Amino acid sequence: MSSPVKYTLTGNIGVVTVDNPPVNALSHAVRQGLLDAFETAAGDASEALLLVCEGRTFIAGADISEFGQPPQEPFLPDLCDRMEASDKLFVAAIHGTALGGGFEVALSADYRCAVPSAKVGLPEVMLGLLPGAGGTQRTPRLAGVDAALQLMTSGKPIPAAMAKEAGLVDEIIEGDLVDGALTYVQKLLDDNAPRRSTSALDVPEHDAAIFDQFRAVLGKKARGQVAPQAIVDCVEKAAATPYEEGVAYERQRFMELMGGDQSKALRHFFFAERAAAKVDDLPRDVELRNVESVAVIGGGTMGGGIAMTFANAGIPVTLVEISDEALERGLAIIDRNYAGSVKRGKLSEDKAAACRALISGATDYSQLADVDLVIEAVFENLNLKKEIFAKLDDVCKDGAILATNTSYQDVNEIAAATKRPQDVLGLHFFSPAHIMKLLEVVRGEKTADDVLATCMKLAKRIRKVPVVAGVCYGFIGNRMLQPYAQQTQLLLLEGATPEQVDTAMENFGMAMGPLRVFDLAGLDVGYKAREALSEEEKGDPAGYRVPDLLVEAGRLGQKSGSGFYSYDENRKPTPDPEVHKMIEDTASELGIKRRDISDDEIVERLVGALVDEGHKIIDEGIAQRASDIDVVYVYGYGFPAFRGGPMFHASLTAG
Ligand code: 3H9
Repeated sequence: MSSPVKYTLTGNIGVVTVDNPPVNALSHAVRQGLLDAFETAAGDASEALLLVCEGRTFIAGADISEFGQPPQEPFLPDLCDRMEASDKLFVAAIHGTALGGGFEVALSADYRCAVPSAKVGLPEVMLGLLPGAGGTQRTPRLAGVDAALQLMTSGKPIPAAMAKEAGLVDEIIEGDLVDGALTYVQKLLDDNAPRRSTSALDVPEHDAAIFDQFRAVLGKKARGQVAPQAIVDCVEKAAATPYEEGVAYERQRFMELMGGDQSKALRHFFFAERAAAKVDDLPRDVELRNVESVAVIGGGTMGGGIAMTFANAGIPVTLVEISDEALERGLAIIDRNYAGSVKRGKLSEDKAAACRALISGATDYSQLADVDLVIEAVFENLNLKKEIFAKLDDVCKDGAILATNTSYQDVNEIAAATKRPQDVLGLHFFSPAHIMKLLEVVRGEKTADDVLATCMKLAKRIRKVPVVAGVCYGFIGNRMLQPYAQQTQLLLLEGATPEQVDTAMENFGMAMGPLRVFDLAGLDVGYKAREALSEEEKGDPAGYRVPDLLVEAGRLGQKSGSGFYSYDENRKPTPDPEVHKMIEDTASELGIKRRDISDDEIVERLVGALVDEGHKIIDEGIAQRASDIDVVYVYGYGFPAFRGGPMFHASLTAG
């Protein structure tokens, strides 16, 4: 097999080229190829070495698919040290993304150059790891302790210009990278530029208190996660000890993290997210439809957020409402959201204005005759949705994709309101739609292959993570929420308090405990939905009696100032003895004996409720695979990614 690393002599410069699609990950063959190239160069006439990559990116990191398997030499940390020790000037030329082990390879060069569009980063923390090939030791030596901690604990890549400012990149190359980099190397040779082993540099002066400051902030921001704290420990070590000692410590902490459950879970999640975008039974060569214009029906919170999502991806959107007043209201919400994004520094004023300019309004369906995709986002009423789809069937051009953003309704029935059910599917966004990453793509019985494939691809363009779901009440996510909600109520009646349940789940890592979520969403939503159900459909009254009583007492959640908690004017929750009493009275009325319930039992029963329903969802073919359910719960419902999602967590705890 030919090596993914080529070595050629271009004049007096040895050019090492990595070509390992798709992202030039540092597989065993790449590591071996790099080592061989450096050995060859050691014995030839080259005066300097230039490392470049083919394809869309510089090396994007260690090969994650090799993690967890028996390690094979050469190991990356040794390879980086070997490259750094080369007796020839070594320069790395970066395009695309130099990430993780890839950036660590670049850090072992004497100098780094990059095209302006390049990004560099150390995202290991997202995999529950720390940079384990000298990154925690070399980065602070070049960029200082603060910048190094920011880069490694956030995991967020930074643009080339910022990296240059931080001292992580030395030269920005305009135009062709290889030509420019060769010129740059020659100039360094001509100038007799000094060799510059990063590991030999001193860590710049810094405030010794910075480490504890980071620990405290990360203790809150990355609650329960071990990797961010380990990164701080390693950088502290870099500042306090010689490189060799620091790098040995880094190795030890890296191996600990690699063997731990959090990294296993996050690595699972990395591949789960990418697997979710694949639909097993779709032909590979299916031709996609063109989507260059979109209409959104309904200018409420959801419709507005969906419109922003497309506009933010550069796709023009028409927002449709029933009257001028409703349209004005909808557009005003969008204006407010953009203003908020500018204020919070998420978007520049220019970018926000450019996105906003892509959103226009209409009150007349005739304006939808030419759009490629329509997304209906009106309130949850099946008859209304069917009426809208019948109208769309009349006005939309052949081949337009017709989508509903329903959270619960039967997509097949909605499709049947048209004469083109093959063009209909569900695109279920999560609120706020312009922020939440999840998109449930609901495949109707008759949805055409090219419609599904087009929407899966489109999801990536609008920066969403798509998961395919079959048709059932609530699809994947909301269907699982029902037994979870019911189990929450049972725990309260059997002896737990709302604050105990929430705290137990938040300590487990949930973004928000279930009762705080219900209060945020509004208890009246579930109440109204139950009103439409028969006693039999509602199930065991223990599952909903307390929320019913709360709504009947005017406690609708945050919006009315009280629900399971009382809220102050800043919406800060306080436990409420009145609610405790209501729970105790209901338990005795239903003949439920109260007892002490441990936090472990709370977590086990609530996650167990999700997992049991998850298994049914897979058995019924509603989800393609267990890992898709994990993606739904992490991106749509605040389940901690460092637990891998409910299904992975269950498989891990089952042993
Ligand atoms: C590390 O480096 C540890 C070291 O510090 C120490 C070691 C001792 N490995 O995301 P995409 C696959 S930890 C293996 O859809 P994009 C991916 O699964 C690593 N495979 O493309 C997918 O496969 P498929 C630190 C990888 O353009 C395909 O490539 N580095 C890896 O949207 C395309 O990926 C990272 O964490 C990998 N490292 O985004 C970077 N990376 O087509 C992780 C990707 O079969 N990677 N694949 O589904 C990324 O962030 C994005 O992939 C990237 C491209 C931004 C590069």
